[in-house]
Amino acid sequence: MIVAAAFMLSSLYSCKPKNTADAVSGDAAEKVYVAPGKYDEFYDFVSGGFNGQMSVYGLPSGRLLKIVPVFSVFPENGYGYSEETKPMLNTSHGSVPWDDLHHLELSQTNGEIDGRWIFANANNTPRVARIDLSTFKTAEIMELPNSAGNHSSPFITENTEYVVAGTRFAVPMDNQNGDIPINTYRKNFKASISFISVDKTTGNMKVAFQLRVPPVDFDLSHSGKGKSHDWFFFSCYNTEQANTLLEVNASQRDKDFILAVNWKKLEEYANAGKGHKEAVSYAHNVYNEESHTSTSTIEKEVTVLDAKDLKDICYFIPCPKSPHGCDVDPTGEYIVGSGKLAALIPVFSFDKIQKAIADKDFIGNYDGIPVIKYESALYGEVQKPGLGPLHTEFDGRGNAITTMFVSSEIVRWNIKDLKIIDRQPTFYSPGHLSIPGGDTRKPNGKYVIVYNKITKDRYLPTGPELAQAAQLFDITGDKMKLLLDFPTVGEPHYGQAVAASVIKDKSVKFFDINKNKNPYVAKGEADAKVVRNGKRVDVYITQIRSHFVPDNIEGIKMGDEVYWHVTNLEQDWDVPHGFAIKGAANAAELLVMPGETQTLAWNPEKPGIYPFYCTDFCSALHQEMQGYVRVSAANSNVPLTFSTGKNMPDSTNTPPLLTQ
Ligand code: RUQ
Ligand code: CUA
Repeated sequence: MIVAAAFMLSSLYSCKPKNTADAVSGDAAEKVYVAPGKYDEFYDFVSGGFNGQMSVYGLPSGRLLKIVPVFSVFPENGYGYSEETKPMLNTSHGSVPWDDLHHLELSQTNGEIDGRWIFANANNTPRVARIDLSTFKTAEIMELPNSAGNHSSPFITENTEYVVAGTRFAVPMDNQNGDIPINTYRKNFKASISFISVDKTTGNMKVAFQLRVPPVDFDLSHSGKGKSHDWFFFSCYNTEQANTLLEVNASQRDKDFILAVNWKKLEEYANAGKGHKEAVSYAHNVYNEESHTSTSTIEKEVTVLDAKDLKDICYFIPCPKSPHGCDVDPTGEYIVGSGKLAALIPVFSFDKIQKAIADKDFIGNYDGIPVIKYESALYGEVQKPGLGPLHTEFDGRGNAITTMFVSSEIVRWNIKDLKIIDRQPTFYSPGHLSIPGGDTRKPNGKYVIVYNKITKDRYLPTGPELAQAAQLFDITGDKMKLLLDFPTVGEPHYGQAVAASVIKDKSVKFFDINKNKNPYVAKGEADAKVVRNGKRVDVYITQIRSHFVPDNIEGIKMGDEVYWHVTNLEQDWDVPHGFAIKGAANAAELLVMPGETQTLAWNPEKPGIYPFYCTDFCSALHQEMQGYVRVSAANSNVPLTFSTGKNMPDSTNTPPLLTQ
């Protein structure tokens, strides 16, 4: 069996498309050229995969605009290192300063992108983040109990009522003793789908309830739209419930499932008290943009509803061979399942699913959940699409485009007649693809961006690891045309693009210093001070072009815990100041935005003079923006003093004259 499986599996590695060299059309350069000083037409938010960050590109140019740290510490601006941001990475396991960010989802109102927030999933230590698109900063992170490998996440409903998070790994539940043999999987392991509610005004998240489901691997998801608004669809694999050698043991069955969940009814049941409470422990971290400070709260309880107790909530739909992507077309009628090992793409009909449920057209049940007959849910199949279908998005003109991982191509097909219209090679092995608004009710069918896993020979060699890359195609004509390749930061999984006009005018330019509620703010140079309280020393230090107040500090002693509270007094766009101090172990710099206060904790390790300076080239005299702090022995009696512009050498000590 293993030999046969190995043969089958070897065909899963990517193959190289033939006509690789000349796939770019003549006017491609013109179409992606954005003149210096001109803005791009779209923002493209791209997941960083195993670097745990989100990057922001302009399209069509492919220019990198920003990297936003989400689940990983970021020495470039001090995220996760400053006292204000450390709580963001807290979890029930303590600080987890890294994660694997796969998917991004822009918030929606009435099924259209509203430009307020973007959600991100952490695939390793299960978390969901909300990033604020006025500040481009991570505003909130929610850990998920009873989960492991938060992969089918963070997909949202049409009015951002809920963000869902389905677990990839089945595990013993958090309130169980997990010290059990792994091969008791089928008896003791379970899976959970979390429904996180999002406050309409503030965006604040809450784990509203969890759905307890059989121990299969939940992979991807999408909510319904329009007529299917009340439903969510989740792809799952490993319906074999294997716990070892999944590449063989979880590829046995001809069909796995898509799980259809009526979330509206589930919400009603939860509100009616049909769930039960379970003791758990998970972190909820919130960044407050008034105090420029985050807090982490450990939540202790979750409401759980069991799928098999609630008969009319969940239905399984058979889906060929290990489905991955689960995508819903703009009308909400068609649900596309992409079986990684399937030689066709099944398209399910929402109306037919509803009819099958009404008629009880089931072939049986799986762990207490009814299984709808495949043919009764099926609208039709796309025949011979290519090898290794993974993800599908929609162009708003009645077509779908699907990535083919194994045959390295994108394939466009018509949703109604399921006929293939066009196929184009990609370089190489595409995972996700994205059309601006391509998973919403209103796609903007100008471009498709394809995220490739492998680039091989596309770029200059850079040692054993080569760039990952995105490719931009023009999809306005009958044939999809390759316009541009651009390397990405980290491994791009999903990305979402949106017209720049939806976001750009909301962008915050600086923070009002008068509204700064950080308890350690110094609102002007007159407020700058150094305060000793036992072994704790608080330095309230300000920055403005091009000096610190204070910039000479003495009287710090060994064993002191020093907190540098750095306030940037500037009230202008694009004038951050940096702060770095020699020898600061376990810390990075701080990059302080205008009007903001950020804090660096520092424990000097030996007596001496420690320079500090601004790291961001802020003015012609940026190199002069520097200072000194003196550290003395623990028992010294050097008094605590601080100043700027006063602590000059004795006037008898003049600097040497220039002699000739
Ligand atoms: S999944 S391609 Cu998370 Cu397809 Cu990455
Ligand atoms: Cu401030 Cu350089």
